[in-house]
Amino acid sequence: MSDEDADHVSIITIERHILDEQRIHPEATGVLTNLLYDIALAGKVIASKTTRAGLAEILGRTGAVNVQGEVVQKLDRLADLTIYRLNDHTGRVAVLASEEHPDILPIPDQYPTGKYVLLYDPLDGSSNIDFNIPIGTIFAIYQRLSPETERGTLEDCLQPGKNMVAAGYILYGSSTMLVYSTGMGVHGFTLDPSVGEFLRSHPNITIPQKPVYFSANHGYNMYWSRGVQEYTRYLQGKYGGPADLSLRYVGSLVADFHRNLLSGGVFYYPADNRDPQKPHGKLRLVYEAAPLAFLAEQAGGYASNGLCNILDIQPTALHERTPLFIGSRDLVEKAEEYIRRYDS
Ligand code: AFP
Repeated sequence: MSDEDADHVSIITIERHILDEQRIHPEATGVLTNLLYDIALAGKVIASKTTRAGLAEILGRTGAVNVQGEVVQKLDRLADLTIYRLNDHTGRVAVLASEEHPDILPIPDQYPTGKYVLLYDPLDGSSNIDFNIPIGTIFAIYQRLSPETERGTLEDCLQPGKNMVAAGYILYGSSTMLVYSTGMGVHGFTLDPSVGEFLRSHPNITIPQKPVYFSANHGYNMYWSRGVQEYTRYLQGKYGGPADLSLRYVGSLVADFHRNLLSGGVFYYPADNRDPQKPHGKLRLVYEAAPLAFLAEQAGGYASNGLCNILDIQPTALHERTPLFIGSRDLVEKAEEYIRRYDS
């Protein structure tokens, strides 16, 4: 077989890809590699449940309300537990924090702690579960700040996104995909259910130069600031804006982000004045905005809160919310321009 043929038929599993990345760093100990495997395994377990959601009693609500005041779906709880249990005993993680819990999730006393911090949104977009619309898991990995001899702390979890070591998401859609970056580009893997393995399907993802989509919940237009309303008109082709953008909004952040990552475009969930309790919009800085901002930058894009880079923001609380503009760099910078001009 010629080299060219061999290249053409080569199947790259996620294990092989992560190991190849590790080899580029001779100083790497393999701990991050194994942590990423653990997350991939969690993704497979969660995918096996989400694909059966309409069949099993899994579908439906638990009746509980989470810390965000939202109804907790059974699948949320299952995804949350899966990720925690696959990572609480490995000695790779110092502390975890999940969007489903008000406080940090310590490693149980009987297990050792490790050098990484794992933050995750176990099942984002879960209000879409009943409608068979894609949902996703989002994760961010940091190095701990606290001494290795101690238990992980809240401070370990409240780091600005620019400290991130790795981030990614698992999208449970018409197929299951894992997309991640360790700061060496963004790579996508599709789960082959027949062999139970993530295979590399989207190497080196970069956001295309020419944007195709814009995505926001226009039902809230009247609650947006003047700057965001004018920006929206720009995206619709006014004021010299692009005249050919198509509007797509799923209402599942991972799905909306994934589409715009592959096609080019901008997703925004701005601040609005619907609810005085939530003046900064709906999305969470550490669980949603920061990890996706890391991926956007690695793919040549950008994410902002309308005023500054999401990755520069120092979180002050685990469940802090932030406005988010994310995707093609030019379009996100344009949002900042409109917000500066009309809202400050
Ligand atoms: P749920 O997890 O409650 O479905 O919220 C999903 C989400 O946080 C994010 O995935 C969406 O982009 C956003 O909310 C959709 O919110 P709206 O329904 O207000 O547009």
